[in-house]
Amino acid sequence: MSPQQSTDNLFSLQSHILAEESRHPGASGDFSWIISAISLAGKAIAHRVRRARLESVLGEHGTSNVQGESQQEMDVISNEILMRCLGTRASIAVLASEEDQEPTILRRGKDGGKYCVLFDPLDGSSTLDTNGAVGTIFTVLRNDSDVADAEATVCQPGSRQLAAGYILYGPSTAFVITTGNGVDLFELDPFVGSFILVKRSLRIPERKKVYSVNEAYTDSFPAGYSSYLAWAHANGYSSRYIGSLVGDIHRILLTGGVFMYPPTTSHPTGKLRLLYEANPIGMIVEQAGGRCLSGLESTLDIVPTKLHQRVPLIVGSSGEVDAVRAHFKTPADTMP
Ligand code: AHM
Ligand code: MG
Repeated sequence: MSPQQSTDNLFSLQSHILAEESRHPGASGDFSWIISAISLAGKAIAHRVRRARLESVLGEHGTSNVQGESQQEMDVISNEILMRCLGTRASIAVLASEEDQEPTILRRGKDGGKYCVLFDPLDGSSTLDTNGAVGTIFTVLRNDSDVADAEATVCQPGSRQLAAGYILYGPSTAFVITTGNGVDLFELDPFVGSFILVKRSLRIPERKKVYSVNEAYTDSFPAGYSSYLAWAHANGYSSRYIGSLVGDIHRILLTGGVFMYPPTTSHPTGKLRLLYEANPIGMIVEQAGGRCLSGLESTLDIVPTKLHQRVPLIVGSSGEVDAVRAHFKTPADTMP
C-alpha cells in the first residue's frame, strides 16, 4: 500500500468536513460543529443499538408519535441523544424530528441561529427487535431569519438542502454524507472512536435489475406501479426488501436498483416523510448520479406545506427509476 493510500484510509469525518469547509472562503466552522454533533450522536446511538437487547430497551415505548405510530423505546432514546448533541451547538436555529410534533426553536436568526437540522432519529426501528439494520437520517437547511414560524422555516424544497446524510447501524456503522459535492462513505472504527473515510465520490450504478418494494400491498398500488412490476417480472428482475429505508438505500447506493414506496390504501400520499426521509435520501442518491421521484415530480422540487408531510418515493439508479417512470403514462397511473 502506498503512503498516499494509507493517509486516505485514516481520513476522519471531522477532517473531511473541515477540508470541505475550507474550500468556502470566510466559512466560520459552525457547519463542521453541526456534523460533529451528528457524528457524536451516531456513535452514541450505535452503542445503544448494539446493547438494546442486553439493556432491555427493545419493543414499544407505550406512546405514539404525531403520526399515530407507536414509538419504540429506541426511537425515544435516539431522539434524546440527537437533541442533547445538537442542542449545544450555537449556530442552530431550529431542530425538527420525526418523533416530535413541533420543531424546537433554539435561537432566532438575530441571535446567531444560522441552520436548521431535521432528522429521523431511528428509521426502521420496528425491525430492531429482530436485530435488523436501522438508521438515522438527517438534513441541514439554512435558517431564513425573516420567517418567524419554525414550521414555515423548515418547509424548504429539498433542492435547498445544504447537506444530507444517514448513519446505518448494521454489521458495521456507516456514515454517508453529501454537502452538494458528491457523496462520501465513512465507517466507524469503534477502537479508534472515529468515522474513517472508506469511499469518496460514490457513484450509483446506472442499471441493476433489482427492485425494492413491499409487494404485499400490490393490490392497492396505482396502475403505473403494478404495470412496472408486471414488466419487471417478465424481464428477469430480482427483489430485495429489508423494510428499513436506510438499509435498502445503502444497498442500492452501493450496488444499484430501485426503491419504491407507492401510495397505498392505508397511506394514500405515500408513507415516507418528505422533509427528513425522502429529501435527504433524494439528495444523496442524486449526488451519486441516481434519480429520485415522487410520482411524476422530482422529489427535491416539491414545496413542502407541513413538517410531517408524506410523499410517494421512487429512488435509485437513474436507468431503473426511468424504467418505473416509463409506466406512468398519465397522472392517473400514479394515483391510488
Ligand atoms: P418509520 O419511520 O416509522 O420507521 O417508517 C419508515 C419505514 C422505512 O424504513 C421503511 O422503508 C418503511 O417504513 C417500511 O414500511 P412497510 O413496513 O409498510 O413496508
Ligand atoms: Mg422513519
